[in-house]
Amino acid sequence: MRLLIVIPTFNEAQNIADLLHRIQRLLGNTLAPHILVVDDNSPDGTCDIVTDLTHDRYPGRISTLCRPAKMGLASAYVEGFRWGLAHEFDAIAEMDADFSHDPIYLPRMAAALKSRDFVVGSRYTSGGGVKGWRMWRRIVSRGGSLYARAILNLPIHDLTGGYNLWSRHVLETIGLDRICSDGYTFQIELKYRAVQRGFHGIEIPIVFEDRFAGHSKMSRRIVWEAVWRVWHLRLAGRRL
Ligand SMILES: Nc1nc2c(ncn2[C@@H]2O[C@H](COP(=O)(O)OP(=O)(O)OP(=O)(O)O)[C@@H](O)[C@H]2O)c(=O)[nH]1
Ligand SMILES: [Mg+2]
Repeated sequence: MRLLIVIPTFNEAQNIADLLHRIQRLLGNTLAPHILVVDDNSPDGTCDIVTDLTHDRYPGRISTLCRPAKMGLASAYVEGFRWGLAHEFDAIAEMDADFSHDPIYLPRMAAALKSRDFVVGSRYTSGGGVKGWRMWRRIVSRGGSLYARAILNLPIHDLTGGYNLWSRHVLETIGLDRICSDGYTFQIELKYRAVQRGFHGIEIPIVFEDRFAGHSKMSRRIVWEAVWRVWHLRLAGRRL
């Protein structure tokens, strides 16, 4: 299986090199994933760090898309997915750059993909969890997943999570160019579109850790978008 990991970054200079080393150390000789970093012209020089590492340490194993300006998480992922499809990858994983998503779980997720269409790295299934978050973040995240699950009637417990693995046929089919969400809702919308089209997913437990360094991009706007967008998705239903 040719596996691509897409990592969107905005101001992750303090995390990205260590994360790339960790992925290579843990998975370089087994899953041997290719990594695509999609950076939005981070003022802290994230893209230059990745480009240097690519040339000096990991030629042929890491690629970068350095975009001209901050265009949002969803558009970074969609561009990364398209790149992966165009480059003939069989499976594409999403992963944050801040160490919240430990690459150690990827082999189990990849094994699970053999019998499913997509795999959700899940905090809210037996064996999963969250470390280091304050109470309000826990409530927003857990509550957001419960809220979306109830309104969209989805069989998945961690809907807002961004550590997922997709078979290429799912990403080819779900209409990436019609995705309308940006923040948390992007992760909900991907899963909703996949289930709407009859694809089957499985949740693999992960323990999510608070970001290692750098600043959160979480905002009230992102939370409010999730509150109303879930209704938008439900009303759009099969027309999505
Ligand atoms: N390319 C790109 N990446 C982004 C953008 N916004 C966030 N990211 C990256 O997307 C990933 C998830 O964003 P986070 O800020 O970690 O969001 P979060 O996990 O909900 O919140 P915190 O961990 O508290 O910051 C990280 O790797 C970010 O650097 C963006 O506009 N463009
Ligand atoms: Mg994060």
